[in-house]
Amino acid sequence: MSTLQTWAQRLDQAAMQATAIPQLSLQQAFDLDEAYAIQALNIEQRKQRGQALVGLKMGFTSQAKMKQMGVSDLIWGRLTQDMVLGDAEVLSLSKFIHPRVEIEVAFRISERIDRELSAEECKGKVDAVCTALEIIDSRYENFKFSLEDVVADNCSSAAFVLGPWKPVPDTLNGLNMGLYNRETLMEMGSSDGIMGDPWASLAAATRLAQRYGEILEPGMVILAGASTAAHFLEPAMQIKGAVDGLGACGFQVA
Ligand code: 0L1
Ligand code: MG
Repeated sequence: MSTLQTWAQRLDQAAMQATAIPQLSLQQAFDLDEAYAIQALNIEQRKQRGQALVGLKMGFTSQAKMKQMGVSDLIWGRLTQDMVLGDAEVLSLSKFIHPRVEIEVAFRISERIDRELSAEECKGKVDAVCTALEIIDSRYENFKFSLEDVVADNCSSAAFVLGPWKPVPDTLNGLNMGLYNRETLMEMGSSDGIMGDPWASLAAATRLAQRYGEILEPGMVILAGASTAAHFLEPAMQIKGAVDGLGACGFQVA
């Protein structure tokens, strides 16, 4: 078995057993293309367990997130069916290592995309948008990683919640995005914090998908990324995310 395959298995096991592992890059340096190869092998194991690819996530899309995690590059990961948490459902902490939540905007793809599109072209390939909550859970000890480590770890993807789908509004700029615990505001940002415009994040997703051989199919979800920092989850939290004009969604922590 190759080193990349071995590392992909270790990350997959760490996620399944909710047990952190040491950073891979501390054992042996690897580059970004190798990191994406590990990610693909990591997700392949989920697919072999019957989990379909349901979308992609964009990460480090805002200055706030890059600053929080000490990195300076956009990243992307894959979303599988087992990561879906229904709106208002209960999230069990025992299935995760040290999960955090962040508020995002999600797109629903309406037409197959197999090439890089501009932000303007993307508008013709989406039939709905909604408020989303992403639960990220690094499989590395102490939530510490290099850029290559986090990419190999599928960009910390762990779960996500979608609110009711809404028609695409005229603009996604200037929307307030609030993250709450039991009505207490934890973070407030603007959708402009997502690469200046969430459509720019979707355009970047088409570029990266094309580069790494993924095709965006109708019905797939693209998480555009956060504009604010992520928060650790604790027992009994009641998390809600709300975006101006896009509605709300939430979950309870047990
Ligand atoms: O913005 C993101 O979703 C990045 C997630 C990967 C890094 C992290 O765990 O914070
Ligand atoms: Mg995110």
